[in-house]
Amino acid sequence: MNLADLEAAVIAGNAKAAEALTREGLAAGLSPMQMITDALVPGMHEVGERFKREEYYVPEMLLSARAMKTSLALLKPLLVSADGPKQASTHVVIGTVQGDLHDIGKNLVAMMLEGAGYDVHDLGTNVKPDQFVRAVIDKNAQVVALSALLTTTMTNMPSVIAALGRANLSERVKVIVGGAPVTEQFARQIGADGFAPDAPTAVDVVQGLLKDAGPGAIEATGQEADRDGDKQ
Ligand code: B1M
Repeated sequence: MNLADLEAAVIAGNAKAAEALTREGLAAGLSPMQMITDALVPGMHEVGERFKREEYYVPEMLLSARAMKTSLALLKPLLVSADGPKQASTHVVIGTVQGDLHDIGKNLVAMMLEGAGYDVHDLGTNVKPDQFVRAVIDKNAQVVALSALLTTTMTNMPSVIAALGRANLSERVKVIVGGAPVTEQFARQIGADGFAPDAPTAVDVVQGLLKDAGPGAIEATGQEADRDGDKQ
């Protein structure tokens, strides 16, 4: 199986082809992470570029998202059953912030955290601050993971941090933020504990925060400079 064909299937929004190629890739021994990082993610990036150039519109983006999700559904069991040891009852509440319907990156982060052994509670998209607070209390969560893909919705991240503060939960939970327009500097500004530019790094950051980071310390890998500015 050629990774370029899988990428092309995502760009074309062809879910059937994406499914068949993902199965072929797995049968040929390709790793799920390789298919994600070398085919699915670049495919969605190209979709975003075409949207910017007004060659694609929302319906095309939706078809591509469906193709990517079809492929990810096949890869998820393999990511989640990955080798990571179970992190004794560490609960992570994750969601895309209010006003934002993008969920593919957030789903990837959730899958990788599950694969690393965390109990992940996914609240979905368009999640209001008080829904995060309620979930932290109900699930006794130690980590809140916030995703945003729009410059207009990343500004809803501080509202979640403020709501956690009003509920006296700031000392108890660590907040990690991420998503295409989010930067380490923004994370610092809004008082997040951690930032990650991608899903694998999010796992490292959560592990670091739970192990030894002091309150208020930003955990990140300094990859901000590599981030693709034109996603904004
Ligand atoms: Co939208 N959209 N979209 N979209 N969309 C973007 C984000 C955009 C950059 C496209 C563009 O202009 N080039 C642009 C945002 C511009 C901006 O704000 N700067 C945009 C726009 C404008 C819009 C609408 C406003 C369009 C409209 O209606 N006119 C609208 C908004 C709807 C809303 O949310 N209220 C909209 C709608 C949609 C669809 C619904 C059609 C669809 C989403 C479907 C879905 O998610 N179920 C869609 C899509 C597919 C995209 C693009 C093409 C692809 C997003 C994606 O899934 N990427 C996107 C262009 C792009 O990103 N280049 C675009 C793949 C995914 C793996 O990457 O989510 O970035 P990403 O996740 C990465 C990292 O960011 C990180 O890890 C992942 C990789 O490992 N990460 C985290 C993510 N969350 C994290 C959390 C962490 C840590 C890391 O810690 C907690």
